[in-house]
Amino acid sequence: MSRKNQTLGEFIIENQASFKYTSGELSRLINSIRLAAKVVNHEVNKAGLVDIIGAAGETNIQGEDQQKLDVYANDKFIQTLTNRNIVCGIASEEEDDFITINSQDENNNNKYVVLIDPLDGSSNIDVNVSVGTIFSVYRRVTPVGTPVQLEDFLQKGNQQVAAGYVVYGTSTMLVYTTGHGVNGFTLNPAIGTFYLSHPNMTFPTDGKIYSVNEGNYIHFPQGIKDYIKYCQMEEGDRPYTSRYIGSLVSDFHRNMIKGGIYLYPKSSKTSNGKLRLLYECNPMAFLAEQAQGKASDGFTRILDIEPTELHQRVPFICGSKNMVEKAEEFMRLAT
Ligand code: P6P
Repeated sequence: MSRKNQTLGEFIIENQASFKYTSGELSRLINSIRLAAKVVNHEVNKAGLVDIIGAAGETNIQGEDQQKLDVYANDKFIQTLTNRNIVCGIASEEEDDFITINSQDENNNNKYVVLIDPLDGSSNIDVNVSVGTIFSVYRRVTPVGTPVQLEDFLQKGNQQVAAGYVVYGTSTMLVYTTGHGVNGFTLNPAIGTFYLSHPNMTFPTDGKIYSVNEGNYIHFPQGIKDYIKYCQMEEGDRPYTSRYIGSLVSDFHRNMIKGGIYLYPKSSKTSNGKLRLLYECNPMAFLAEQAQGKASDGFTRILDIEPTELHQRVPFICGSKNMVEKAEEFMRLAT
């Protein structure tokens, strides 16, 4: 149940019953993501003042140590999730291995693991372009009360219990799903409250925007080259518009609202593409499908891919259902 301008806190309470198998931990987990998002947003929004306040990794005018923003974001999300005693483990793009969270109660009943890209697109910060945080949540598969294991993280995306992103853009939004559709909340920075601004977000079945780094065109598989040429052809509702922000969360968010497709294919330079399966592609694919969109590697549904390692990369095609299926058709014809 949702109503416009509901706060995130009210929404979580009113939809608690739909979070199956949980006695409130998942709600507390989303609440901890909310808190970390506000803290990171504050820091990201003043990134342009580094000459005055000091850049991450330097000492600011108050003599405080500043961290690189992606390290800062990583620390804040880990700290917030740890302090709330909800998760038993965290994996992050910024951490080589997963982190075991020892529960504050002796029998370590925490049953969730979280995987995060704490600040995706962080290279855009220096040029004042939107960046984002991406998160993915699973119930652990190893026995509660024992130390978390790698297999708790290497689960197929179709096992996620929640996923979402924070986009630090012209406004800061938290967009997430627990398997019951996708809802978007916009932060009112004046009072630090997220309000339900985009209830029940859905991808238009079709769209006229394609997002891909065309600088890699000559390195793409033939099927992707053929699809890009299809988008550019003067026929019917084409040519489509090319829009590529260089920030996955921002390109995804715009495509979900307006209709469109995002592609990060494999190439002769990157044999599995660039994006990470566990904390980029799986959460975005869960959101896409919950919003009536689609996500694949060109052949296989992203959520059905069996993970083999924490930081593995996969080719990623995601967005409006008909557009993804057209790209997949070109990929099949070219093999
Ligand atoms: P390229 C940011 O580094 C990121 O992971 C995504 O957010 C973005 O879509 C992509 O990589 C941009 O990569 O190679 O086109 O600069």
